[in-house]
Amino acid sequence: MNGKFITVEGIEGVGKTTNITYVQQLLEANGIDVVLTREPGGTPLGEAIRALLLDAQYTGMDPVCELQLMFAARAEHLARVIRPALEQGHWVLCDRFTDATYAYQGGGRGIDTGIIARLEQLVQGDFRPDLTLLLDVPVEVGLARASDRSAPDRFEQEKVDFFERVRQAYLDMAGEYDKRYRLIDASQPLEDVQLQLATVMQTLHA
Ligand code: Z5A
Repeated sequence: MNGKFITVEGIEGVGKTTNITYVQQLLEANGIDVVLTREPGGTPLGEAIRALLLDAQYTGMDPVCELQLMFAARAEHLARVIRPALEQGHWVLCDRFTDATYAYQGGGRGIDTGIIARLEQLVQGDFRPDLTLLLDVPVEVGLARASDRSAPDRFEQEKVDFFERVRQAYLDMAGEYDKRYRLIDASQPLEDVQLQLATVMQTLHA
């Protein structure tokens, strides 16, 4: 595959949506064709699965059901969007991917990471991101930023300790996969966050 696969991760309200279009602009300014997508979602079927996953009427959804829905959407996303785009030489910029499953379903819900790894192998084989940008903020900062929005979705109804476990799982992955991960201090003002992102993206072209 010719293109690069870049994922953006972090807890609720960390600024992924705000910053991913900035990263897209940086890449496009360097003449790179970018496909911007997200998980869960990214395809018509995946977006339908996303709607089920976020729907607050399914509060209390069985964690294994949640896990399998994440990977069902991902299989479709890989087959219809991610792999074809990379094969055509585009770069794919994805708002969350499998590390979110390790963080939320593993860290947050407590599902054994060995089970997640087996599904990852089934759905992705050896396919992994080339680069993961982890936007990190203390949980209270992320939740405060996200709190302005309308009715909370099923994940947004979780308590602080859930998001603490999710954040810790991300930080653990950043330590374990330090070649792939870049840790961004997203608690800074937006201009400073974007300066950090620009510095990371520059080293990618160098
Ligand atoms: N999920 C999962 O469990 N397992 C999986 O495998 C996958 C996902 C793939 C949907 O994801 C849910 O799916 C997610 C995890 C789960 N649930 N949660 N939590 P999502 O990515 O669509 O949802 P999200 O995390 O809720 O995204 P978000 O809340 O929209 O957050 P964000 O995109 O990171 O934040 P934002 O919208 O860009 O920014 C939030 C606010 O902060 C906004 O008003 C900005 O203007 C402001 N902001 C941003 N940056 C700054 C700075 N630097 N300073 C001050 N204010 C800022």
